[in-house]
Amino acid sequence: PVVAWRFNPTDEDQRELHQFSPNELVSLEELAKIGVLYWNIDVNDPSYIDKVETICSEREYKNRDVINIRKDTLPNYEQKLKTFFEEHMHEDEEIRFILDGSGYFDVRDKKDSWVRIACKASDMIILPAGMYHRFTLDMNNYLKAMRLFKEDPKWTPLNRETPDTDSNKFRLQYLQEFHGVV
Ligand code: KMT
Ligand code: NI
Repeated sequence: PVVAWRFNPTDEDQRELHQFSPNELVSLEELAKIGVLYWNIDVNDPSYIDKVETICSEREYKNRDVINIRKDTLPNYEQKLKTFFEEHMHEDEEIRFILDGSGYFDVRDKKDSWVRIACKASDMIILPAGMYHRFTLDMNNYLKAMRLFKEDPKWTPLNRETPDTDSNKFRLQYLQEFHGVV
């Protein structure tokens, strides 16, 4: 299962743990309160694809691809990693099913502090539309994930730095639904 903790913003490499000492764990319940959903689907059991299909049809995910994030397999590796680590949101859910390797999704909590979610094979994680987040590999430098999505255009990352992102309709809906902002 996934493990999450409060992110210690030191100037160490983004791929380091970034834990406080002692480490401050964040529970799945706490993640659920800010809209993060999590499933464990065993990739060693060949029937995993049926379970993925079920979730896809229930949540109306029409498209999917597999991304192999490794220096020698991903075109524009350095640039893509940089983009993934820029704080952004999407106008649709971000659903990732980890097939192999490992990495970190950082998400903003209610106080706008980072929570680091460690993902590895068999973890399926859903970040809600409008939630600010970013992604990095960890020190193993490899992650293979299935990316599931409803539509193509809505999947574009909207960077927090860009004017208007904070007032994006999906951002405001997210704040209303999960942070009680009216
Ligand atoms: C994203 O939107 O942050 C990503 O797609 C990261 C790469 S998929 C593990
Ligand atoms: Ni994203």
